[in-house]
Amino acid sequence: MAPNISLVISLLNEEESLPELTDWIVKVCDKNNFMYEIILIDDGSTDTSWDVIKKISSENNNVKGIKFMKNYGKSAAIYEGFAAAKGDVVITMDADLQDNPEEIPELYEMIMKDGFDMVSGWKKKRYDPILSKNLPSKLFNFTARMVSGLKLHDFNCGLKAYSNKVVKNIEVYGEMHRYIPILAKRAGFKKIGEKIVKHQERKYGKSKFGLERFINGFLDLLSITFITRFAKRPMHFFGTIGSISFFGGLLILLYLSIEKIFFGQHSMTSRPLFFLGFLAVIFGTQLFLTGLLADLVSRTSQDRNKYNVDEKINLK
Ligand SMILES: Nc1nc2c(ncn2[C@@H]2O[C@H](COP(=O)(O)OP(=O)(O)O)[C@@H](O)[C@H]2O)c(=O)[nH]1
Ligand SMILES: [Mg+2]
Repeated sequence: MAPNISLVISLLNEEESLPELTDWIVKVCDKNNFMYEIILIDDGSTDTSWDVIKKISSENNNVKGIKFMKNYGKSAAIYEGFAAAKGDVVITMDADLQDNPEEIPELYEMIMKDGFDMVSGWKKKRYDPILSKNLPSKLFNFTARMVSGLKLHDFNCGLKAYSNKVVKNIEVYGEMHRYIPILAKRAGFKKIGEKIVKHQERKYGKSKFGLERFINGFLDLLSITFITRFAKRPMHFFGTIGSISFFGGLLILLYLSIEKIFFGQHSMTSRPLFFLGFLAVIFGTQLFLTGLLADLVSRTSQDRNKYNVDEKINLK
C-alpha cells in the first residue's frame, strides 16, 4: 500500500542526530497510525552519516536512503527526494533536530482535510544567532513577500508539507530550495498556507550555513526577482531593454540625419549626441542577441537535474 506520508530529509554530516530523529518520527507516525516512509538523502557527507542510514534502514524498511557521490546542495537533494516520494503528503524537514516531528500530524491534516496545496512552517520563535541568521532572514523574507505576493513569514523554513501533486509538478534546482513556495505558486498552486512551528536549538554538530548568508541572501534576492519573472523567458528581460535602447538610438540618429540633410548641419560625427545614438543602437542589438541566446540556452539545457546517485536503499 502506498504510504500516507513521505518524509524527505536532506542532510550533510548529521551522524549524531539521525538515530534520534528517525526514532522520534517513527514514534509520532506509529502513534497516529500513519503509513510512512522516511527518505534520507545524504548529500556527500564526510562523516559516518551513510553508515548510520544503512544501519537504521536495515532495521526498518520504511527508512530509505539516497547517497550522492558528492555534495550537490540542498536543492538537488530535495529534488531527488521529491522524485522518490510516494506519500499523499510529502513533508520536508531538517535533519539536525531543530524541526520538531510532533508537527507532522497537524501538517498532514492541513493538507488532507483543510485542502492546502502546501503549508510552510514559520519559526516564529527562533533559536538561532540573531545577527548572522535572524536579521538577514527577515530582510530576505520581506523582499520575497514583495516580489511574490505570497504572505509568508519564513520562506526558507526547512519544515514544510506538500500534497503529492505539488512535489511532482515543481522543479527544485540550483538554489531554489529557498523559494519553493514561490515555485509552487508559479506552477499554479493557489492554496499556500503557513503554520507556526516549534523550533529547537541545534543539539549536535554545527550549522552548515554561516555568514555567507549575508552575501548569498542579497544575491538570492536578485535571482528570486529575476527568476520568478524571467527565468523561462530571458528574452522578455533583455529584449525589452535592448529594444528601448535600439529604437532610442535610432531616433537620435534619425534626428541627426534629418538635420544634416534638410537643414545643412555639417558635421554629424563631431556632435556628442551622435555617439550616444550610435552606442545605443549597438548596445541594444547586443542585448537583444543576448536575450535570444539565453532563450535558446534555457530551452535546451537538459541535464540541469542530473545527479550522480551512488547507492539507494529500499528504493528502486
Ligand atoms: N543536501 C544538503 N543538505 C544540507 C547541506 N548543508 C546543510 N544541509 C542540511 O540542511 C539542514 C539545515 O542545515 P543547517 O546547517 O542546520 O542550517 P541552519 O539550520 O539554517 O543553521 C540540515 O538538515 C543539514 O544537514 C548541503 O550542502 N546539502
Ligand atoms: Mg539547523
